[in-house]
Amino acid sequence: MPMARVFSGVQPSGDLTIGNYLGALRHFVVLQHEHECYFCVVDLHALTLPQDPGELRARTEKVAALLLACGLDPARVTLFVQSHVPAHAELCWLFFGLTYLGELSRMTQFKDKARNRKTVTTGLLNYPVLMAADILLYQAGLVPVGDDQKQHLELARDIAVRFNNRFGETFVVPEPMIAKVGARIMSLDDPTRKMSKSETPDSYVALLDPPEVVAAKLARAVTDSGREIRYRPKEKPGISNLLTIYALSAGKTVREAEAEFDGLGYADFKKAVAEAVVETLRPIQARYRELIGSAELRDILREGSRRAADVAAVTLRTVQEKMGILLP
Ligand code: AQP
Repeated sequence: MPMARVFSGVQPSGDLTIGNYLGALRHFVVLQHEHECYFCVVDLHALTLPQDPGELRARTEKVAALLLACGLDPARVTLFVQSHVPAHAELCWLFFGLTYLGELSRMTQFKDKARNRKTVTTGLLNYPVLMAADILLYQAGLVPVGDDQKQHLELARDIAVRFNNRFGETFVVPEPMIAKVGARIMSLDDPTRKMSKSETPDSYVALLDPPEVVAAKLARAVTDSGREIRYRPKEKPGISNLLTIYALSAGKTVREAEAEFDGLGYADFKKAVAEAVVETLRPIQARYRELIGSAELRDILREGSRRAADVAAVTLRTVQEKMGILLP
């Protein structure tokens, strides 16, 4: 059995957070040693909500630099920008005819993001179809994601199965890879909500936050009544979230972290969490500074999109043929 191909994407919709890192990026780094990997800065996904054009361009480069700074090796992985490979948008269009309005409007993320908006674009609704195209274009068998993407991945699987049933075996049906710990890092100012890069800066630690900002944000993080540092996500969501962040940053289990802080006060605990996060971010920030704006980064992305486009073209052509497109 050949090793499953891996695909995952990251949106340049804000500053990448430790939620993105702990829930997804750190797994990419491990997977690159065992699988053929495709990682993508999904700029077209970011456009499903309004973006400042200049900022989007800058953030796209920033996210690519951060992916490399987290440890992706361009000799091992194909790293590219989604819009540089037009086959993503094309396959997405072909999938529209296989996707139902009801299944898209039921998506939790769509409902969350559409809530409180005066107008809702069809881009926001169709986001999961583009995600299905991203994954299926590379015949990826494994998709490392945080817990919030589980439902979207289910749709990608449904589309693959639907296509295979209607047009004959074509797509690998992808499996999600969701970690047991860290798959849903919660917001610092409301630990009942997911940490998100498009929320207010106090709700997350960004990968590029300087040490004093990390310490200040964690010192302000909402905790729970009581004094015990115990992992009880339902009764103590704030402390449990900080324990998870600490454990993953310090390379320990949550149980080990609990034992370490037994009897300590919240303030000392938060200081220790900040120190562990700062140490995790230090090498990432150093490598990021070398890469951002460099010719090396531009060359890596150019080569990545060339390699990705070659693979994508094969799948797209097969799909076009099966669906009855007259090829030029
Ligand atoms: N809080 C989180 N905990 C664990 N994993 C997370 N991910 C996101 N937030 C958390 C995972 O990070 C990867 C990249 O995410 P994305 O950029 O594609 O978009 P997202 O899932 O919508 O992440 P954000 O940060 O919440 O972005 P916005 O605010 O723009 O919607 C994914 O694998 C995701 O699961």
